[in-house]
Amino acid sequence: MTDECIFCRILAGEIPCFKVYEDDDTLAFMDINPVHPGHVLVIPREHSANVFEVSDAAIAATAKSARRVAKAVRATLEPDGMNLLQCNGEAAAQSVQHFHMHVLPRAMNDGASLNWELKPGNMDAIGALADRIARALA
Ligand code: DGP
Repeated sequence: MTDECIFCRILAGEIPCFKVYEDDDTLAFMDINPVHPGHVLVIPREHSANVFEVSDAAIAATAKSARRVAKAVRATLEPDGMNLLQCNGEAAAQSVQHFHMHVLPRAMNDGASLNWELKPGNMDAIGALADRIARALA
């Protein structure tokens, strides 16, 4: 819990939310700036800022709850598709510094800007980056 973190304050009950699910490790509630109706946020109770800091247990619990919520959103709204999305850093449009996953129902041609066009990559560059990332994982 950090006093400045808005999601910690929601967890503490200091700020209201539209709760849809909770368990011992996570809370899921409606996003108040929904990209589309049915946009839900899933957060671990344990505070961490992002994917680089979250514990293995907390990210696993959050992913598990997010999938459970996604199934409920699908059953409720029958959207054309669904994104499970997680943002880290300003360039990735992270605005709240408490690790969270978006459960984001999608409609065909809804214009949400996180879609990108598929274009062929440079195989040499892709292979070289694969080597560098794999070395960082070794
Ligand atoms: P991100 O950009 O990935 O950090 O997403 C943060 C989301 O949190 C954003 O879609 C808006 C939402 N949000 C911000 N403040 C509040 C709040 O006080 N309550 C709720 N329910 N959602 C919030």
